Amino acid sequence: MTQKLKIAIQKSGRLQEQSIKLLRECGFSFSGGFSKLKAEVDNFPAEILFLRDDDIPQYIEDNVADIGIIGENVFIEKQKAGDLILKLGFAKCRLSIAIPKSEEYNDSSTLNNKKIATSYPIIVQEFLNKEGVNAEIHEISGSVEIAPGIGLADAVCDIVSTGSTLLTNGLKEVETILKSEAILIASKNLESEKQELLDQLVFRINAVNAAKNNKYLLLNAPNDAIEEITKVLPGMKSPTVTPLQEEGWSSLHSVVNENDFWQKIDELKSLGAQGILVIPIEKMIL
Ligand code: PRT
Ligand code: ZN
Repeated sequence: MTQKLKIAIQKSGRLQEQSIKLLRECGFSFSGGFSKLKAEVDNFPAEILFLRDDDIPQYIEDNVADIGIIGENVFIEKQKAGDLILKLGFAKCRLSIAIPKSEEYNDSSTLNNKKIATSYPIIVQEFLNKEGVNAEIHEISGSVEIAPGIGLADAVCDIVSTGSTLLTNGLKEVETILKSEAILIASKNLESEKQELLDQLVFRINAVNAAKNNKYLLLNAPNDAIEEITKVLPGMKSPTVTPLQEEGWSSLHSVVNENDFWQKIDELKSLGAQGILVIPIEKMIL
């Protein structure tokens, strides 16, 4: 019987929608759903397990799931056996220490003899050890941000993304102790057949993510500007140049990275490019 790759994703919550979207963009066809425990993938030897994110590292360690998608913060906190395979670029956030707005903060020594409420005791303790700070950690599982207001703690360490939760609770961020995003993790020592399936999935994820970070660009340019424009637009190898009907003009096709996209557009315009079209790429195999 052919082996199936068991993929654990979050059942509901901040990671669920984008985990499902990523697997679908990788060509996996399956019926997703909140109420389901698992779903078969129709066109790839895999099945998807819908679990609480906090439980996924343990399932990976126990080989109940072969691979999983979770926040790096949870992976580090749980300290379970497993390998980080790939950062996935979504659910970006940071784990930060915050204190009441009115309190003064100089450096981490301000936290000496304070009480810090958090759902991440291991990561916080590591930070305190590194900084040589002696503080008490009070572990709570939710609504960490209200702890100072009700006199439960002097400070909190919680996940921050926009910062508005801290703000509405009268807190200010004073230390960022970890930056996190969704990651793909795998059990250690996967059987070779499963390792091959994982390699295929990683290949597809890389193609999907490369496509997201790049745009297909078409433009018209006078022939005497092509050499300079080519320097700005190396593309995947070099741009495609095709002559236009109009004498002395060509059309150039290339790929540009999202990061320096606007700067490139400005340079292209100043080199004489016209009629610039920018088109999303669906998959990109390098
Ligand atoms: O039920 P289950 O256990 O599966 O889910 P959960 O409630 O534990 O996790 P969930 O869905 O809230 O988050 C899953 C993962 O998303 C986290 O482990 C992080 O890796 C990532 N992530 C990204 C976040 C946030 N952004 C985030 N903003 N996780 C939580 N938050 C919370 C934070 O705890 C705080 O209460 O949002 C609030 C802060 O947000 P801002 O925008 O106000 O700063
Ligand atoms: Zn959770």
